[in-house]
Amino acid sequence: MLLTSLNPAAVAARADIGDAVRIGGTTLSRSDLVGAATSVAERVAGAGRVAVLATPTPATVLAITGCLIAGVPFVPVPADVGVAEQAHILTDSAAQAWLGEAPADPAGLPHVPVRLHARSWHRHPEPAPQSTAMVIYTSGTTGPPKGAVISRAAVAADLDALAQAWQWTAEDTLVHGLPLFHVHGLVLGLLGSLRVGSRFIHTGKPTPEAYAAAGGTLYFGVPTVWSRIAADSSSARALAPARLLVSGSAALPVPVFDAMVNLTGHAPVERYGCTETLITVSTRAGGERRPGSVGLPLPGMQTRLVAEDGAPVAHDGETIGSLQVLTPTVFDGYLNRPDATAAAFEADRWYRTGDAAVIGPDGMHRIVGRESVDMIKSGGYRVGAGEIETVLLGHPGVAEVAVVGLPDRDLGQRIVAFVVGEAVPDELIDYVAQQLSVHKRPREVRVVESLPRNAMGKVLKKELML
Ligand code: MCA
Ligand code: AMP
Repeated sequence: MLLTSLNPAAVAARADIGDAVRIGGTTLSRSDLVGAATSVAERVAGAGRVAVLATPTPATVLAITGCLIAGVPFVPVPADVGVAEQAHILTDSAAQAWLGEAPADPAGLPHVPVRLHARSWHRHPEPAPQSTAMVIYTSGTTGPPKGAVISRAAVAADLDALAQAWQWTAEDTLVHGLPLFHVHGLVLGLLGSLRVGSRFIHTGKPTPEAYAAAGGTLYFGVPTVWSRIAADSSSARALAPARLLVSGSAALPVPVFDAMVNLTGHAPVERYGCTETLITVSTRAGGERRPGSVGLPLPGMQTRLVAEDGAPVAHDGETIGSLQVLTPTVFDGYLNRPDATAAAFEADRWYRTGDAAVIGPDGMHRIVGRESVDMIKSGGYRVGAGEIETVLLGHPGVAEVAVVGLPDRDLGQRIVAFVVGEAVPDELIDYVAQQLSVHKRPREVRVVESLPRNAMGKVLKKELML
């Protein structure tokens, strides 16, 4: 089965459809996209792995599509990446070149530009389903981000299950303004549109005004995006003609769900997943959409709850357990990290999500929260407290540090660093933005006399979160 609908037969059958992708002020027809991406494929064919600076531009779309056609694994690099995080991603992934947008600092790697007006109609054979589509870097509770190796088969299985659940067809126009370096914006948004054959519009920034003006049928957003839209009633009302509004990447607050129903006339579909498993649970276009619930497992996927001692937890709608999933969409492991890969799975191959959840007798899932305080979700971005702490400890003005996620009406959680030392808070915020990435910067730095610790010297983060 083809990963994208970009085979020549699909192109011929859809020749009358016209526009395929609108991004960064440029519109690519389906034949522009196929012709230019196939030309990219010719230039990269045979490469081991390439890095793509994932800005929301036509160059990024062509680079990624070209890699998929050629069967070359790509590594999306955050568009706002800093020095240390970029160095880590390039070294760990052993990327051989930058493809697409030119980075500010190529770090010694060659840059292969893509040409918007080049065309090739060469027919590349479909790569093996088990081969790697991409390596996405994602944060853990400690240490630098790990590269999740994601196969073509996993992507294809997830997109087909989502298309079924959301009644997503080639008639849809999908709109979002999310980053193209994470599963949500990249796999679901861009690759979903390519596979289903729907039109894709990237709004640049996901502002309420841009969503209102886009005229889509299907909209994706993280809860921060929906909460900003719900606070802007005229933009929200402009979404009434849409077919489906989908929320994910973090919990959608019930008041935001309710406001969307009132303003847009649509109960949002909520879905749940993670980089390692892709999306595994969702409410349905044709089913109940219950506030606070992420719905039922997608076709072909299974979930279970386990207690701390490994015993099964009842699906009674009340008892909280650790959520585990068994799915054909699971990743192939973390690059260069067999230890972390092994730790992520049970002996029977179920994946440990690290999320606490409740399952009702009717099968509906509710995500209660993360099991570790060191895993922060801010604006839908997954950020490890440990990686920020490590960077801050490298700053000469920081003697001790503890990073936590505090509740935030806009971002869900806001990254806050408690620091012992002489440093100026704004300098530390900029330092993290420059070293890791802009979206990982603490929104607040509190300089304190000391950190609360237990008898063993471990920081009591729960006390900082009171
Ligand atoms: C501020 N800025 C700075 C600094 N302070 N720049 C450098 N140094 C500083 N100290 C600037 C930035 O450059 C930027 O400028 C502006 O401030 C806004 O920053 P940002 O933090 O990005 O803005 P925000 O408004 O807080 O962003 C909210 C957001 C964003 C748009 C909702 O958080 C977002 O895009 N979230 C989506 C995350 C996502 O897709 N996650 C999916 C992963 P300028 O704007 O001018 O550049 S989860 C996943 O994939 C799973 C599978 C799932 O379930 O979906
Ligand atoms: P990431 O690996 O960046 O994709 O983040 C995955 C994590 O996001 C999950 O383990 C959850 O903690 C969280 N998440 C994703 N979707 C939802 C949702 N609909 N409700 C609550 N949490 C979610």
